[in-house]
Amino acid sequence: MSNRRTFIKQAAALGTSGMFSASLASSLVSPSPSPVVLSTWSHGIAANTAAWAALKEGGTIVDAVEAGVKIPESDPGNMSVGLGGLPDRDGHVSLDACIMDPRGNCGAVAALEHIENPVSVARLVMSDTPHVMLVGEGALAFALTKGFKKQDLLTEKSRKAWEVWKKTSRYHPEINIENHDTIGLLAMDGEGQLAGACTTSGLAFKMRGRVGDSPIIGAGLFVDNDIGGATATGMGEAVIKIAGSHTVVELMRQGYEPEAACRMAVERLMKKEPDYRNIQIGFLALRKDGAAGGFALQKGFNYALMRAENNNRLIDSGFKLK
Ligand code: SD4
Repeated sequence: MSNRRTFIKQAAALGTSGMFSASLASSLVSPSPSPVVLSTWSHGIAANTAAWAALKEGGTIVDAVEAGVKIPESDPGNMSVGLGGLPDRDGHVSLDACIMDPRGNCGAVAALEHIENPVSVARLVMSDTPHVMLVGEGALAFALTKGFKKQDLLTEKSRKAWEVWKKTSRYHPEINIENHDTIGLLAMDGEGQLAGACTTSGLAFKMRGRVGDSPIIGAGLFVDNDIGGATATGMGEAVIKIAGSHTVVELMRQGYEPEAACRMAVERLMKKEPDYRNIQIGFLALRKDGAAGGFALQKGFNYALMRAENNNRLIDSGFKLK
């Protein structure tokens, strides 16, 4: 578990450079890990800041990943996660989320409606039930028993976008626009404990009941506290086909650097997905020694990497299709 003193000591030792020494990076079991937070897309900057603050206040690594992804979930201006997320083709905002702790415990919800912070429901599925995933009405009923408030998640802006979409009803996901904007967040505390969370409103105007990769452990998120964690964004159907995040973690277990592991998962996916030129996929990986990286299929994917309070930056990912 993280504690405030360890956190501050490690963050201070890291200073402003955000760089790890070669000797630290060379060992997966670092004697003095420094906190790291890594998350998808530009909304990751604010999410990282919230996760960092939770750690600094003495929260656990699970508190941190939850606090981080709740920021875009609760942002009505963000049309791809939580409140204000673009609805399915019938106008229902339907959310998918999961969370994983350092002991390999996990919780998930899928096709959950009316709840602003699905990641918090996923966390309670993990801690308070003998199950890993609850879906649809069952997930909503569980959330209500836990005191979550039922609310209308369709904002004026997302309703208008749906009205516009209905004029053509073209069912065709596009690359790097807001319908590919899941937040996946990975974090490590000052004691080397790893956790992750992933949350999304899924593909805009999807079929009712459609669930993507994001709430599926091993696809949208995977954390192995001995090795590292990975998360995915983009066309969920393709990520599921290769159990994407688990694949990235297993490649790191084989010794590949985080970015190389993400690239190899993208390459594997291209073999299984004939339509790969028309989709986007991005992976992020955080290794046990704090090394981090990302890689995408197409240009345009970026991620936020935070290594100190004053070192939280957006990085353009490498990509496969030039
Ligand atoms: C999904 N992977 O539902 C999600 C969508 C996404 O960035 O990543 N958007 O397939």
